[in-house]
Parts: sequence; C-alpha cells; structure tokens
Amino acid sequence: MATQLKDTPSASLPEMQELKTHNHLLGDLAALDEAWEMDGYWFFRDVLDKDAVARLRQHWIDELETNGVIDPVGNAATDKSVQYNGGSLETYPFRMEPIAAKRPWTSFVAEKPINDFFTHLFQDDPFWVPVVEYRATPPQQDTSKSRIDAIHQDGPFSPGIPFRICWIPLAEIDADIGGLILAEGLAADKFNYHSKNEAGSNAPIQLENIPADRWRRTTYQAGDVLLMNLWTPHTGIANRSDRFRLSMDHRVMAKGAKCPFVGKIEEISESHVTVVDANGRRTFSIDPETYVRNTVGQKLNGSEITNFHTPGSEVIIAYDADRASVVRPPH
Ligand SMILES: O=C(O)CCC(=O)C(=O)O
Ligand SMILES: [Fe+2]
Repeated sequence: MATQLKDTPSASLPEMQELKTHNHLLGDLAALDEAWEMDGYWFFRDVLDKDAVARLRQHWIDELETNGVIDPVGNAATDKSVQYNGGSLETYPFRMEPIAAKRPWTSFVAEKPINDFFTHLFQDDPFWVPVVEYRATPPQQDTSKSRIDAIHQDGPFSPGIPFRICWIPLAEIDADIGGLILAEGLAADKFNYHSKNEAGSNAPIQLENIPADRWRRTTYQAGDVLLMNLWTPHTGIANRSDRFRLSMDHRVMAKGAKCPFVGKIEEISESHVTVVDANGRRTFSIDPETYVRNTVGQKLNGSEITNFHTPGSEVIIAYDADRASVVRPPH
C-alpha cells in the first residue's frame, strides 16, 4: 500500500511503500545475510521487550518535562508519544546532550530480553559501538521547509567500521510524526550516491538520484527495530504532528565481526594515538589517509587532529594491524 505524506507543494515527498518485515528470517543466518544485501535492511516488528523500551523512553520523557515542553505525564502511558505543549524551544537541547551524558543505552542493552534478542539475531554476542543519537524531535517549526532532513548513506562517513545502524523507535511514529524513510534494494553494490562539495566532503544525496519507487516507511511502534546497511540511502522526515518523535539510533555488530577499538585517548599526535580500554593499552599509527573526523564527519588534518581529539576523551578506532583507518568521537 502506498502512502503519501503531507508536505509543502514546493518540495513534495516521494511516494512511499511499506517496509518489509524480516521476522520470519530470525535464526537463519544465510537468509538474513541475503536480505541484508538485497533489501539493505532488516525490519523486525514487535521484538524488543516493551517494558525495557519504556524504561529507556523514560529518560526522554524526563528531559522533555525538565524543559517544560510537555505537560507532566504522571502515570499516563507514553507509548503513543507525548504532546508538545507549545512551550519555548529557545534553550531546547536539540541533540539531547543531557540524555547522552547519562548513557542510558548501556543499561538498555544489558537488559536480558534485549541482549537475548540480539544474541539470537547474530547467533553471537552483540558488540555495541558507542555511536548513539538520542532524538526527541519536536514538531517542525518552519513548515515552509521540506520534510526531508538530508538523504545520506552512513558508509562514506565511517569507512572501515562495518557496523549496522540500529534505529529504535521508542513510541509510535506515524506518517505525521515522520521518522525514518529508506530506499530499498540499493546497498548491494556499495555505490556512494553522495557527490562531493567544494570542501571535498560528502554533500547530501539529491532526491532525484534515487529511483522514485524505492522509498519505504512504516508506522513504527515501541518494540520494533530497524537495522540498516551502511550503504542504504535514508533520511529522517520532519515532524508535522503535535507530538514528539522519540527514537534512538545506535550502531551494533556481531562480536565475532571486525569490531573497532573503543577506548580513551592517553596520548595523541598527528602521527599516532595511544588508547586504553579495559584490556590494556594500544598504539595505532595515523597517516594523511587516516580518516580522523569530528562530530559532524569533517576530516581533520595536521594540528586540527590534536585540537579536537585530546587525552581523556573517548574514541572509536577502525584499524588494520597497527594502522588506524578511522578515528572518530562517539557522538
Ligand atoms: O533518525 C533520523 O532522523 C536519522 C537517523 C540516521 O540517519 C541513522 O540512524 O543513521
Ligand atoms: Fe544515517
């Protein structure tokens, strides 16, 4: 069934079809791998323990109450999201730094039913890459703008870290709230749909470069999870409802895959970085080809490296032997 989302006439959204569900493939690694290549995502409906999701969601609810943008919810259910009360968004933390600082993902993934689901999915322990975005997106303020945030693939921004994007709706996200849309069946050949801007960075993908019949969405519910291939073009869609969009995007991979090193910087120069984790200390070389990046994906060169990455801060490093191919912050 195709659905047309509301948009301004000047920047209309493509027609959308429903996402496939891949629940029937759970337990069959070969079939899952094939769908991963061919569809470019796995969408599992109603698989995450709803109490665990509700405990996670409570961090978002608390933050919205603290900011005075929702009325106190008391004991009311929040699984259909919460209404924006029109309160000022002037000091609103759009990137949800106060939630990020509490790292609520750590207790969420440690919940037994959550860990059990991902262990069953991978037939291996999950490895959670600490790249997490916490979203509590209010209704779009300027509705003359397009509803498309920025079409992108995550692959070109994290070369060498073969994680899977793990996008978790925390409450219902319907067509008006928007959520995530993706282009199905474009990941298998790992084609980079981005063109480069003047600075050499990846510019957002143009809507006309994606075949119009590929766009997929669904009405997401708490308990669903969408995993996305790094090469699947996707974008968030602006919220045109009167409620908040509550979601968390995380990155996960099987423990047996080529996991990055995650630790704290002990010492860093333009040519090497020494990092420590619970298992000890390691030094990786950095060269001009190493993609050392900041929080928004810009490549850092020369002294920019040590200005941004400093001793004590957390980093994620993809590597081959002792050479770092990617050095990035978690957020
Ligand atoms: O939730 C969104 O709006 C975008 C999420 C996204 O781009 C991602 O999880 O990679
Ligand atoms: Fe993304």
